Amino acid sequence: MRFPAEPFRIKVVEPLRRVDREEREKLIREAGLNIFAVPADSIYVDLLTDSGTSAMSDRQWAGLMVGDESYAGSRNFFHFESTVREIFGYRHVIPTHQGRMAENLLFSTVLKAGDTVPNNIHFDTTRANIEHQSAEAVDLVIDEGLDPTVIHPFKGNLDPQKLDRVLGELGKGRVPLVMITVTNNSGGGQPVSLANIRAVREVCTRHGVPLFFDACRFAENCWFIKEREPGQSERSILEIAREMFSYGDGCTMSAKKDGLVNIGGFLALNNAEWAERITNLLILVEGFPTYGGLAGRDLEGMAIGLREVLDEDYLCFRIGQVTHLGDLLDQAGVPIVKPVGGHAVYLDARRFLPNVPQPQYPGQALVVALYREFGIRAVEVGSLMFAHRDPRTGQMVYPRLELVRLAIPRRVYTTEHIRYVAESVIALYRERERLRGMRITYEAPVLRHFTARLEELNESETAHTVQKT
Ligand code: P61
Repeated sequence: MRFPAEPFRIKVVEPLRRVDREEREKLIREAGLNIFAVPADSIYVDLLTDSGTSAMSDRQWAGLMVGDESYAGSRNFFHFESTVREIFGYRHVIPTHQGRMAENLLFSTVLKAGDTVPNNIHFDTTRANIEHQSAEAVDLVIDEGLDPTVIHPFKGNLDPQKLDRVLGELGKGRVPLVMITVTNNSGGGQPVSLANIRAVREVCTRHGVPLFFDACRFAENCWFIKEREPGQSERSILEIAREMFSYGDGCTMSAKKDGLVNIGGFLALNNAEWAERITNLLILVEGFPTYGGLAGRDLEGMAIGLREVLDEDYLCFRIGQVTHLGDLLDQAGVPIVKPVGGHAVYLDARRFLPNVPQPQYPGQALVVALYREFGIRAVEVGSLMFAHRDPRTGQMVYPRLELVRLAIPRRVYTTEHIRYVAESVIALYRERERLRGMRITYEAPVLRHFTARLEELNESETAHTVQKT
């Protein structure tokens, strides 16, 4: 149960406001039972996301002071560019304000209507940016990656046979690129092995299709490779990362994760013609190519963060802290996705609340209860986020997984916070019969989970709703 203690000490603290249950009840009701609408300073432990929530180091804060805010050719850009080239190995480095802008620039440049982009599992912004080009995003993760009970060291792997079939059917004319997301966020933060990346590369080469990484959590992925893949334990994280990216032609990156910054991202690639077209678009919508929607100081923070994230003491603690939370829950019988991924523990809401059917949003019921009872913010990754009406049949389609994500910000919470979370979830599990399903009272036409409003069902409505769906 032990894991390495924090490899840092605390120099600046951010006080947390403790809000009592009565006020939390009022706040979550006013929020329409939607955790996105609860003010963050009314939350004790905020596990909504690991994105943009990292604590920067003293070196990064010092880096902000040497920000060069020149419009063109800032020294911080050159530091950032050389860092990205050294770790990722791609020639053209295009800064963006966050990951989805890198995706938008890439897809609006290289996709045409009717194209297809395979991935292990597309993250929602990636899928949305592909669909925005009237193209199709297909998920080809190995079957094990879709079953929350199967133990597999690399559940994020992309199935090379499924990929071969898709590329064989569509050909490179319809598939401008293949992507691999490391780690596979939508599949539980599960890693992808080097062997799998090599196999995917081989299929891509055979079909003449470029391979890109969605590299948000690349260092965490490399840590798993070092820990789990035969022959990798003696290599440095940098060596593993360089080999991993050498099989690709480029990457999109949200530096809000493994860049250890609060804002920032980039696109890096080898194709000069794509890079030129993307840069022209960047100037139109984001900024000059040496700042890309960021301040010089942000580029400096990213350059430093991208190196710090390769530190093995840091990664050992980081992954250890997430695993520790998973172990505490697992030992108490709480159903979670196993093995535990790199940045988050996912509760399996179907098994947690077997009495609440998917059309009644069991994941959201857990999220609301965690806030109301304990002041913890988690996020639903299930039917509220993904269920949709099939335009052909008119029937509701529900996602296979109904999860609640407890994402751990980097270097922010102590082990005592983690224990508090574990004890709270375990207490809720013991009381699970008391939780009820919900119904939506308002929803937006796209990405409804951000702004939806819900209400709780009573006992008789529960039966009625089940019959109706
Ligand atoms: C997250 F609910 N992730 O996991 P950007 N690729 C991948 C990501 O995980 C990712 C992006 C691209 C977030 C933030 C988030 O609807 C949501 O810098 C694998 O956020 O643009 C982001 O990077 C996009 C959560 C984003 C959401 C959108 O919490």
